[in-house]
Amino acid sequence: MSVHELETLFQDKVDKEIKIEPKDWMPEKYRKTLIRQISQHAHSEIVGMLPEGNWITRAPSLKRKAALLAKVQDEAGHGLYLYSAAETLGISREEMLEQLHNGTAKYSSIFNYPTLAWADIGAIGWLVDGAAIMNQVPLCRTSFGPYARAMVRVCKEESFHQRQGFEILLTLSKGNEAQQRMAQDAINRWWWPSVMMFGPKDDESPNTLQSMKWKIKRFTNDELRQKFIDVCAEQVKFLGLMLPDADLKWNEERGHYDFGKINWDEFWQVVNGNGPCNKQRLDARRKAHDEGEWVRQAAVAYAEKKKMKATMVAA
Ligand code: FAQ
Repeated sequence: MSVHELETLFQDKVDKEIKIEPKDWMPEKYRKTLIRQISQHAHSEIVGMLPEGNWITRAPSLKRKAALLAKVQDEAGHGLYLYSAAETLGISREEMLEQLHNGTAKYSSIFNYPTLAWADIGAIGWLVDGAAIMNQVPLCRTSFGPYARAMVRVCKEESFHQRQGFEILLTLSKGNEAQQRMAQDAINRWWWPSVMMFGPKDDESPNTLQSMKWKIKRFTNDELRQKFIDVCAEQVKFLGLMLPDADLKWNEERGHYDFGKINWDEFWQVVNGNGPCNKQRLDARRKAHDEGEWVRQAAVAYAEKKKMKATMVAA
């Protein structure tokens, strides 16, 4: 069969909603796009542990500490499912980590912002996990089987994360003036970076068109961003707080909220390594990787020992 015929059959399968599995034929560009997206997604989950991990020892009660600890552990699990899904496409975990550590692979812009106060943990849960869910629920129907299946569990856990974040903000919003101010300040700082998480606007997104055709993406960046803004504009009313956008206004004709200008210059600065915490995040990742070397060596030695014992018993 010619490559053209294979490509037609492949697209036909995608159009019929038949999942693509690792051993199926796929266009090289489809494989590369998935490796890029899934590994970036995995890196985001792992780097995403850092801003929150920062607050585990300072959470205001045992209940909050336990919930935050569980959440951060969940993010590690998400990273691991995603690395495993990417590995089925023929890239090793070592290669992916090397790309993260040498700066050639991206991770979500959002994790390059600092967590300055306890309320930031609430804002991350509500807004960052909220944005992640908006993006990831459609990924449960993405065309590549292992990625779609990994997303089902991830989304269930993210949904718990989002609620714990909202509940932190709700508690603070019913507290004293200082607590209310802290909650509002966290929302002010996390709102626009969360809106940017969905990626560049559609006419500046080089990958969207092809990824939509291959059903890797089910909605464009702007479509998901608008859904997110519509949901948050309603939810913030329950908190009695505000989103920091003077232009946020319901548009009856569009059936959506209009919103203010996004600072795309800030977005690209952060994506290209010049955000407030890019250096700190990568340094922390590299340090953790280096210091974990002995754990990886011990795990391999243990696996080898177990295998040897099993062969001896069998013999
Ligand atoms: N940050 O053409 P597009 C989470 C890059 S998980 C950095 O639109 P695409 C859980 C993009 O890679 C959050 N870079 O690209 C959690 C591309 O660069 P390249 C992560 C970004 O792939 C919560 C270039 O810009 N979620 O939060 C960003 O079609 C709380 C052009 O962009 C996922 O990764 C960005 N925000 O669409 C954890 C979901 N946006 O590689 C802890 C899966 C774009 O061509 C605590 N990924 N870029 O040089 C996706 O859905 C897509 O990859 C998009 C980008 C929508 C992110």
